[in-house]
Amino acid sequence: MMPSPEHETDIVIPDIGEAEDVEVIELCVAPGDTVEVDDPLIVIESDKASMEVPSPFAGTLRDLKVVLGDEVNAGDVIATIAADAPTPAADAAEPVEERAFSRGARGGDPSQESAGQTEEVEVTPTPAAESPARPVTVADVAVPHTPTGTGRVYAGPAVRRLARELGADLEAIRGSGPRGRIVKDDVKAFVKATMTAPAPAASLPAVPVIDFARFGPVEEVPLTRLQARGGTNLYGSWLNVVHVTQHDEADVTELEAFRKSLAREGEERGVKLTPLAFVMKACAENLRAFPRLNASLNASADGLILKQYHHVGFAVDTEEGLVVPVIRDVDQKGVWQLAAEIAELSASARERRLKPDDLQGGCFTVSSLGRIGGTGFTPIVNAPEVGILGVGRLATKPVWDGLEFRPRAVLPLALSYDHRAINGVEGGSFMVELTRLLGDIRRLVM
Ligand code: CAO
Repeated sequence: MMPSPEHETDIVIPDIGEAEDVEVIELCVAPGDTVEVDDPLIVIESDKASMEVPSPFAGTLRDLKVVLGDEVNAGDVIATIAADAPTPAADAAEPVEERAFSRGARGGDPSQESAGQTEEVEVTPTPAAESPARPVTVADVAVPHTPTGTGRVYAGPAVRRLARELGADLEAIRGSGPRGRIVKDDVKAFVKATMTAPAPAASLPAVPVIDFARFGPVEEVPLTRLQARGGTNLYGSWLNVVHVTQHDEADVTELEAFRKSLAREGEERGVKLTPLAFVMKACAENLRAFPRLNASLNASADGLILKQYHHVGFAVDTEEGLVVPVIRDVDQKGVWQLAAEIAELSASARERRLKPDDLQGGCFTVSSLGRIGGTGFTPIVNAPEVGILGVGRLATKPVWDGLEFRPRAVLPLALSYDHRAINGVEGGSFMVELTRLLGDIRRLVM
């Protein structure tokens, strides 16, 4: 039922001490709104303090007679309310400071709202917020944001000021005070929860879960621990590294002739000399020439950590899964020694004898599928390294030498690199120089 017109009452600015021409800085209600006793109607701010003007009684706001920026004085009419019941007019003129004092004495904690009563004038008691029993999350302290921004926020001036200072949107905060009033602790909890909220996880489209047995017999075998852990690392690298793969071919005809010429010596030494030892040596030399590929991005990905050493890892396929032992200071070692270390570390890997130290400190990785075959593949960067070389299977191909096609031994290479650290010119140049080194291994000793 609508209140009768005779219950309409003007609301005036109460006694605000010596303050004059005080600015209206916030409108808390709009005509037609229903207000309860003590609901803030407007917020005014003098040189020294900001304060709410609360409704002295419950009813429906008929008219709001001020706009933002107006200057008001004690006794000015700011609104008309159709009261639910007649209310003594004197109530409306009750000094704001007295209200604050008397309500604080009823058990509220003024410190929640105001740091100092001399500066902040509070009108509503606010009990201390209870300490949450678990970490506060944004969901605990936030309310769904109203995109239209109604401006209907139940909070005192000190709280509003705090929210302004911290850049917190009061409309997004859930109040824990009486009738949902926002207190300082609500603002602080909201800001803290917002600051500590984890970054939203990338939501990847799910792969459908299918019962394959519907289509024929199946058998499920578990992944080894090494495979599962390796899968996680590969997944992390795949998601984090901006992969680019540069393909090329090295003419290794002379290298192969030389390598084969060393077969007998290899038998005498007890070392099998495969193309991989030459490839690793060439990579290490090339990393000295291209230090940005011998690096890792720093934790915030805004700097590159250039390594002054050249440790190169190589992928070894074992029954348990893939492992990447690391050979130290590859640039300082000869090809015989590298071949011996490759054999020793791959045997250790397959016999599960690798020590943790054997698996750490790599700057760059080589993954060779030459024994298996294939003309090329896309290796995944062994993050936080920034480059990996994939080696395909040697093949004899006709190569045009300017006069005629000649049979040449060609080694397919694929360099994957992290495009955040390496640009295309660097990646391409690294590959061109690598093929040059492998094409004429005399350069490795230059
Ligand atoms: N093209 C043609 N033949 C090649 C070759 C190539 N690129 N690389 C090696 N070979 C030959 C070798 O000369 C050797 O020939 P012979 O037996 O006739 O002498 C044969 O292939 C076997 O070589 P190997 O594999 O024993 O030795 P390696 O030094 O080439 O490689 C190792 C060692 C440990 C890297 C390898 O055994 C291995 O595990 N590779 C798998 C790596 C892998 O899984 N990579 C994929 C990871 S996912 O990115």
